[in-house]
Amino acid sequence: MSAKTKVEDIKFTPFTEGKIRVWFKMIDVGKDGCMCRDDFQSIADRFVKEYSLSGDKAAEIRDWLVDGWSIVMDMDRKQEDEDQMKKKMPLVIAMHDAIKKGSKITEDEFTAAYGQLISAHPDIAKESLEKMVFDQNKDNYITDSEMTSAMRCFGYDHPQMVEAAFHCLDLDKDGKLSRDEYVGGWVDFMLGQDKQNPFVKAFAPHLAE
Ligand SMILES: [Ca+2]
Ligand SMILES: [Ca+2]
Repeated sequence: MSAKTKVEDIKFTPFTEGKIRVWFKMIDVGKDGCMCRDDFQSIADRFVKEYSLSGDKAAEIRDWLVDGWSIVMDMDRKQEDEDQMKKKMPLVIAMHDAIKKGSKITEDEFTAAYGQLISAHPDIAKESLEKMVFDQNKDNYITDSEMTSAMRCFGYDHPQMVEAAFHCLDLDKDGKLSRDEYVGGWVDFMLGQDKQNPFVKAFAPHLAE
């Protein structure tokens, strides 16, 4: 992975917190300050429709988006027992339970839980960003139209902004994003501490320097 951000460098700082809040606002389609299972479900439904997914592929995206926090918990369960995990990440557990029940989670709850995950398990926080879900035709490259339509599935319909970010991420300027360019871009955006990061400049200019 070409992400500049290594697991040992991942920290939950005020800068990280600001970016998580930006991400929450981007995916909060109803703009009511809350997300719940139904919201994640409708993002998944848009992916299934836009990407014409069926069977296993549709189930995979639903698992990742709607039960994403369950996956985090399951991955964790392999490594340590439940009591220890509850002690280490109580907010993550609370959020997982709330989403499962269909309760609303606020931006503050989401941000605090995400922060706790980053602090307790930076490896899992990083791994959760490494899926190539935007790769519609599964050729291991992301084109600008794949990126624009995936961001639209997340509820973010600003193609010019997405295109600007795309060109910054395309480091070798071949017009498409390789796995390294794409995954590295997400990891650096969400978890890195570089205030010059192109995604930060495009989507969170108030945090850029
Ligand atoms: Ca592709
Ligand atoms: Ca490229």
